[in-house]
Amino acid sequence: MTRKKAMITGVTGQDGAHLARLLLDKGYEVHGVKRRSSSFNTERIDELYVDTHESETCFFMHFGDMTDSTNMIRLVQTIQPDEIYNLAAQSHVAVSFETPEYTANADAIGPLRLLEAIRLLGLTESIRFYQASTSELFGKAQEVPQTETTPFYPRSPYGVSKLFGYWATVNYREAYGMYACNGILFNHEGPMRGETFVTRKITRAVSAIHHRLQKTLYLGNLDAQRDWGYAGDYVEGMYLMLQQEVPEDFVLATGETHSVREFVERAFSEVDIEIAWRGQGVEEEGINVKTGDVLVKIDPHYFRPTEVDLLLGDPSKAREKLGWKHKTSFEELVSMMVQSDLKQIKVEETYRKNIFT
Ligand code: NDP
Ligand code: GDR
Repeated sequence: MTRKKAMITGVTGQDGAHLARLLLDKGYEVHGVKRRSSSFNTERIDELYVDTHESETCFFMHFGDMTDSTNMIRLVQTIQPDEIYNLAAQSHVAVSFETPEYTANADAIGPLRLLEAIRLLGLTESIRFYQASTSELFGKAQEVPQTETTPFYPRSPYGVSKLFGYWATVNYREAYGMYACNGILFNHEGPMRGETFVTRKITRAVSAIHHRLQKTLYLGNLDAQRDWGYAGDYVEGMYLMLQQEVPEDFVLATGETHSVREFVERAFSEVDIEIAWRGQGVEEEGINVKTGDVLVKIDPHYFRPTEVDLLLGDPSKAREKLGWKHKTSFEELVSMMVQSDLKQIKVEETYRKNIFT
């Protein structure tokens, strides 16, 4: 049997780790691209990696960087994949305000480099391409809920860069007849979520507070609303997008939105703490109803120069054409993340707070 070959950029990230597992389970040969780092950056996929000196494997790793064109060309040429999932990105919205030029290089020109590599190598007919587009494209949302036809209004260097990647993908599809799709994915989380995104920051802090390793959780905008789903459900949608007869763009979302404040309340309730809010604006605090302890405070450092206030996706098109629907509820997601962090934080040698981002 000849296996299908998939190349995944960003394989060391949350989605890359979920997708690599899914495709290996489906019998693919998976080629992951990771960047060189001075410390280990493969924690999420270590269990998939088999030492080829000792046994056979369907999972291979390659060094690469989205800012390096010749490297992209070499990788596509060497691997000759059937499918490319471009998940690599500087994916932190707040960090993109600090490093806008790098973010544009990796997140805007990066996908263009990959698309150009496919074209220059004459592989436009044999490779299917997935671009990790985002609900951040909707930014200052022009309608609620957001669909594939909602006008874009990005609000950060990250969103602006991803807009370029979105249109580059559409353009290569139209100009060269490539099978290229954008997955416009709303926030998706889980136990492997990066520690500085708000959901994971909250679930780690709740677990650390429960184990008496931390006193207070400092957050920014509590009123931001997001359509939060589980990453494991969303990678199935990515795969389905590349298995259709005609390439199209799809929104993946749950169709439910919750505020950061609600996420905090729900996460603390997992360890039997009820939170009450007092004060306003930057003075607002989250109090443990039973003990009176201040568990949540606002640090304006976490406010963004321009914020995305409300995201709510309508995944009807994905449901109708891909047969995709999220399986994990908001409550199940929060519970899964807190339970995982309660175990993990206990075994961390030094508990590190997310003080920088
Ligand atoms: P992560 O931040 O967890 O992972 C990003 C991956 O990209 C990591 O493997 C990272 O490597 C890699 N990377 C970053 N910069 C470069 C570069 N210059 N060259 C090569 N690799 C690079 O993100 P997620 O897994 O959460 O998201 C995957 C993709 O989906 C991203 O493009 C993100 O923007 C997009 N997205 C995510 C959503 C979400 O809610 N999670 C929603 C919508 C879109 P390293 O491990 O070394 O840092
Ligand atoms: P987001 O995710 O910007 O939606 O991008 P993030 O979890 O960083 O922020 C969500 C909302 O929470 C507010 N917030 C805080 N955010 C962080 N990180 N830290 C805080 O302390 C904090 N306090 C409040 C933010 O202001 C924001 O409104 C994610 C990324 O995965 C992107 O790559 C992806 O494209 C989008 O989701 C969809």
